[in-house]
Amino acid sequence: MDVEFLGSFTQATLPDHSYPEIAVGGRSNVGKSSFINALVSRRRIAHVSSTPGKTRTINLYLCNRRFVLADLPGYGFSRASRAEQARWTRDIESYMEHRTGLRAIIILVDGRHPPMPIDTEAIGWFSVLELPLLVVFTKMDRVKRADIGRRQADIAGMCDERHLESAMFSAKTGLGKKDVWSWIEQTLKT
Ligand SMILES: Nc1nc2c(ncn2[C@@H]2O[C@H](COP(=O)(O)OP(=O)(O)OP(=O)(O)O)[C@@H](O)[C@H]2O)c(=O)[nH]1
Ligand SMILES: [Mg+2]
Repeated sequence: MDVEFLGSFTQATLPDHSYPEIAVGGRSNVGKSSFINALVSRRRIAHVSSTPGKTRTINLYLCNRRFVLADLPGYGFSRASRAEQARWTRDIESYMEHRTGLRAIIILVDGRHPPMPIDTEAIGWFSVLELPLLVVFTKMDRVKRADIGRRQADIAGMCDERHLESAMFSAKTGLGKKDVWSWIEQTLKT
């Protein structure tokens, strides 16, 4: 696995490149950076933070010189000011509107709890683009065996009627890595 960090950008400084781009979005602290590290088998190419809401920029990673993963700023950080949250919405909207190489979207949802309204809302925003969309439920290593069934029902409730593809994931155990990779491969082929 060959991965190159292309840098941290704002919407204004985001560079063009000739690769298909896959955006990774999700609530602040949901595990976006850990997801990227696990996927590309690097311990810390993406910065994992103990303080939520750290990633304020769009970070680009070139994978196997074939496609770019874009780590988007996390939304819904409750301690962020209203102005910051508004800026996030503007940035993401602008990113979605102008990013010509954008080929697919991966939305991360915290698998430890039932999905929050903001997760459903975000899926609504991203669905507008009519691009392939994968919903990934993170931190599944933290879900007790007895609760897995209930979480599966939550996931089905969120994804089935919208015909969304989903995967369960753990950056700790590697659960779901294969599923996500095959989804990415499939997406790049079409
Ligand atoms: N147990 C467990 N913890 C995880 C997993 N993924 C992420 N975490 C933890 O969750 C916290 C946030 O992870 P990050 O990867 O920084 O999350 P993020 O979405 O990039 O956060 P921001 O960039 O701040 O929005 C860290 O303490 C991680 O160690 C996972 O699969 N399992
Ligand atoms: Mg991050």
